[in-house]
Formats: sequence, structure tokens, C-alpha cells
Amino acid sequence: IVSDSHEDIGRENNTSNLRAEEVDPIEDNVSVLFIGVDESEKRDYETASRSDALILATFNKEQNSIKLLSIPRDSYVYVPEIGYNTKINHAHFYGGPKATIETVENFLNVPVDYYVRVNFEAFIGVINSLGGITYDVPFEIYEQDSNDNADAIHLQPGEQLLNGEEALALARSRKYDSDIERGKRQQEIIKRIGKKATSASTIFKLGNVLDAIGPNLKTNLTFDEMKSFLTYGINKNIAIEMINLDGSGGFMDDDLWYYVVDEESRASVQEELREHLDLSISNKNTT
Ligand code: C30
Repeated sequence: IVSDSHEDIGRENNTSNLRAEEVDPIEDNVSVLFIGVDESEKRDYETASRSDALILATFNKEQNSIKLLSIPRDSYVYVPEIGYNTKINHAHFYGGPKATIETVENFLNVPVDYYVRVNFEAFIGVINSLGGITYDVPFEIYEQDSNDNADAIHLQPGEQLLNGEEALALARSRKYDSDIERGKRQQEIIKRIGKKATSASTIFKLGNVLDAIGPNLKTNLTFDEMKSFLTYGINKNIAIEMINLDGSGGFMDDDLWYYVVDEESRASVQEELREHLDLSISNKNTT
């Protein structure tokens, strides 16, 4: 059923190079990288889009807990696909989900088992198929819609039900504060999507949703694996924790802004996520 959405990235046994053996998303503690790209019907970048939202989720089955790490899109990191440092969101431009996953794995030394990539249309489709998500909008927002029409979306502050276009505007908006704060809103949005998709009142027809969204969503999860993730979350009290990478530095080069993640923060996040996945706290590539 998911032929239009399913896409492996060519790893042996669909397994991360940082894994000693294959993992099972139902039994094991695994990670999922959510990738939001700056592509829409209007922009039509084909594969040459950037990942402006990058959120790594780790699942711990015994603890019933999920950690959501937001990785700032301007982070200055080594991109193995091209062999030099640049913005993390450019990895996707050069080599899609595969290059993005390799970059995140190299940066954090944490295996990325699965990815789910959405463009603007897929994101809108997911939210609308859930009947919207509730969100406490922090301030009045005027934002572009998915076709980049200026100020087409206008939100008032306060808890409210957002449709797909409105949630997208919230996920993209950064002019009122910063990309870092935008990343925090994206974490909260993913949490809301997850809660709604697994709530008793929502009959989430995954098959119909994926059919409607088609190739705008790409994932190396099979249909059954996606289904089991959702089933796992139903009626469970799962603790969801947000994590962020601190950065004290940044620099401009050729008119582009780069964010520099503090080495200490990178190391402590790495340790926290490896522990959450039940991996040994070890140095690079010694999983
Ligand atoms: C069962 C399982 C495992 C899954 C089930 C399904 C689930 C749970 C799916 C979850 C949905 C997913 C995968 C979500 C992914 C993560 C999120 C939250 C994605 C949200 C949005 C998205 C699709 C992509 C990211 C879009 C972002 C953040 C930015 C792109 C600004 C320019 C130059 C100006 C421009 C200005 C604004 C809005 N724009 O938007 O417009 O390109 O943003 O900051 O680059 O541009 O600056 O200065 O020209 O107008 O201010 P943008 P920009």
C-alpha cells in the first residue's frame, strides 16, 4: 500500500552503520529522524530541497519515554556526502535523507534507524487528516501560507485548533523570535501530532492518509512498522521530553549565518541519547 511513500536509503538490512545488529522497532529502543523540507507545490525543488526542520526522536520501551531533540538548521557540521563542514540543512540538498542521516550520525554518534520526511503538502495532509491539532499560539502571528502568499495566515494568541496550513505557518515562523524558538515549536507540534494520532477519539486511518499524501512523505519504515508505532502509543502514558543543543557562537560567511553548537552540549546530548537507546557510553564507532 505504501509503495509511493516507502524509500530505503540503501543500507545493508536497512540497518544503521552504528548498530552492531539489526533492530526491531517493536521490541528495541530505536530512533526516528523527522525531516521537514522547504519544498512545496509552488517551489518544486525536486530533490534539491533543504531540511529546515530536523528532529531526532528516541524511544525507550521499558521507560515508556520519548526524547525529542531539535537540531538547529543552521548548525555548522561535517557533511560526509561532500566531505566538508557546512549548514546541516544543506546535507539534504546534496544527498537527500541518506546524506542527512549520515550527517546526524556523524555529528552525534547515535544511530538513526528510521526517517520520516515531509514537505509542506505532506505536513498539511497529516494534520488535516487528524482533524487538526490544538496548540497554544504564543503571540499574534502573520505568516505566509504554503504557496508563500505573504500574510495569508493570521493567528491570534491562545489555545486553539489549528488546521494544516495554520500549523505549517507556526512551524515555519521565525521572524518574531528565532530559528531556535521555531525549533521548539516544531518539537511541540510533533508531540501534538503523536498525541492526536494515538488518542482514543481519533481513528487514524493510516492507509488512507498515506494514500492521500503519496510521495510527498518518504520513509524507510514499512507500513506495518508505522502502524505498530502508532498502536504502541495508544492509551499509554508516555513521557515526552524536549532536548536542545546549546550554542554560544555563530558566524557569518558569504552572507550566510552558521550556528556553532557548544562541544560540551553536543557531548552531553550524545551521552543522554545513547543511554536512552541503551547503548554503551562509548567513543565514536565502537557501538
Ligand atoms: C508513525 C510515525 C512514526 C509517523 C506518523 C506520521 C507523523 C508523526 C508525522 C510527523 C510529521 C513530521 C514528519 C513532521 C516533521 C517536522 C516538522 C515539524 C515539519 C514542519 C514543517 C515542514 C514541512 C518543513 C520545515 C519548514 C521550515 C521550518 C522552514 C521553511 C525565511 C527567508 C530569507 C525568506 C522567507 C522566510 C519565513 C516563514 N520565511 O520555510 O519560508 O523556507 O523558511 O526561514 O528558510 O525563510 O527567510 O530570509 O525568504 O520568506 O519567515 P521557509 P526560512
